[in-house]
Amino acid sequence: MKIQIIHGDITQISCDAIVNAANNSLLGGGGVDGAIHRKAGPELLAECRLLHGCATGDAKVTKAYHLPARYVIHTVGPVYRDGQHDEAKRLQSCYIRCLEKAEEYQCQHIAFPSISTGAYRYPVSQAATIAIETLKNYPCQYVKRIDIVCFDNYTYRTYCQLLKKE
Ligand code: AR6
Repeated sequence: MKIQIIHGDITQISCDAIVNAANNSLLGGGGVDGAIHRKAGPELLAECRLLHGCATGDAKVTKAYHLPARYVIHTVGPVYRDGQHDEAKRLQSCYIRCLEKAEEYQCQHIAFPSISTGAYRYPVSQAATIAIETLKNYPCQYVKRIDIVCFDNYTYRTYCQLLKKE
């Protein structure tokens, strides 16, 4: 399984599944969630309404509609408070639950955004360490390629530096 860091917009990535950094309602929002819903079209929101939300640290799957992917795996990262409220465990759980779903749906190529580091204010280097460690150590069977898609320069550089250190 190969992990690579990409600088760009996750809605442009052609792959089996893209991960959405959503909120507990799964009914859309700003950031990457807003971009995914805009590009996928209103059918995505209609399917999300049937899912009745998602717990923090869990993941749920929908079709990807007008996105160049087969599925969207919606996960809900923790809001960062002070690091003393199970934030790390919950963020790690997002990555694990997404990989479990990707395996269940037999995805070979998946793309993650940097979960929780935008509106949810998780410090990027801490979140990137959790993301890379968790993805690297997961025993994948179907998943052969994971792209971590970073939207801004700082996030991109932080993930690149941490992956190089491995
Ligand atoms: N492609 C890749 N990454 C992106 C894109 C994009 N098109 N757009 C933004 N990012 P955020 P969170 C980056 O706030 O912190 C939403 O309103 C962004 O620069 O999208 O998990 C949800 O509904 C940052 O690096 O997600 C929730 O309410 C990263 O994606 C809440 O925000 C995550 O930022 C979730 O907050």
